[in-house]
Amino acid sequence: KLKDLSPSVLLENLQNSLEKSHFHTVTSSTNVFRQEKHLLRNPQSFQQRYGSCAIVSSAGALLDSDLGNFIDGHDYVVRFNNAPTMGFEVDVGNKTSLRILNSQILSKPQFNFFNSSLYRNVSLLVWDPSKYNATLEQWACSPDFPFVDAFFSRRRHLQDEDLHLMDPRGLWDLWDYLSLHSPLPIPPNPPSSGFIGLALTLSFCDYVDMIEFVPSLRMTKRCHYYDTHEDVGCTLGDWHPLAAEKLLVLSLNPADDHAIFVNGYVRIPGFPSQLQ
Ligand code: NCC
Repeated sequence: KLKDLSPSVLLENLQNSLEKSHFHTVTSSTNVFRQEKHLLRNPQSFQQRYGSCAIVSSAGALLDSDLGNFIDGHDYVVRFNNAPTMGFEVDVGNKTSLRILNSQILSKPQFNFFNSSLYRNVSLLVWDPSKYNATLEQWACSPDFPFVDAFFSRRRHLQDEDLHLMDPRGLWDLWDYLSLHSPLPIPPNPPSSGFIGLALTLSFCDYVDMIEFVPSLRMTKRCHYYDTHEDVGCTLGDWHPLAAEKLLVLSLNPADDHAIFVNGYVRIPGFPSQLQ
């Protein structure tokens, strides 16, 4: 169980679990989306190696953090969904390499997926949850949100764009790892975009700084740094197994409490490349 495992063993277990899993994007060699599968590319961008990576959670605690320069100093910066940088540069920076989007962003008109500048000139990775143990075909017939048309329409119109789709079975492989390494039972829902981002970047970054994922002393009731809505569930979890994710991230981190709770980030070493 979690309390007996060192950070390096937890990390090695994660690497081993993901290597044998479906934790990758849906490629044209799979048999789903028959008409459009030629539009699914192999993501070249995830094959490169980066020194430092930052994962910027969308937490309200980023406000007044002054972490913008620190974040932009990383070689690769991951952000989520519709989290803006404009107007928040001092606290969150403005460099974006990858945006991880849940399927609501493509399905709900309010997010303006086709026209918003948030989703331009960056790599994009979309995920949508399947049922546990569903096949790719079952999922493709009834995704959680109706994102498929928007996804392929954008692929068709912007063929050079680095836009990819997660294999939903891989989300459950990551959930299995989390469940196995958690001291308590976890909710039967896939991991949050934040934890997906961590699992992804660990394979191509020398180290990953997760910013305000484990809440610092700046923690507030505010859900996001970019709106005033208050909901502690955003920080502690209400649908995603967020508390378990955060506990695990804390356990993966060999750094001191000052960096975590005062500075507001957790540094996790990437998977050793010789094992890749
Ligand atoms: O809120 P969300 O998450 O977009 O946040 C992105 C990631 O930041 C981390 N986070 C966020 C807020 C907070 N107070 N603490 C945090 O640690 C989490 O790791 C989170 O994953 C998502 O994961 O995709 C999620 O998306 C929202 C929502 O769909 C989008 O923001 C678009 O509006 C979900 N909320 C709802 O569906 C109502 C949220 O559950 C998960």
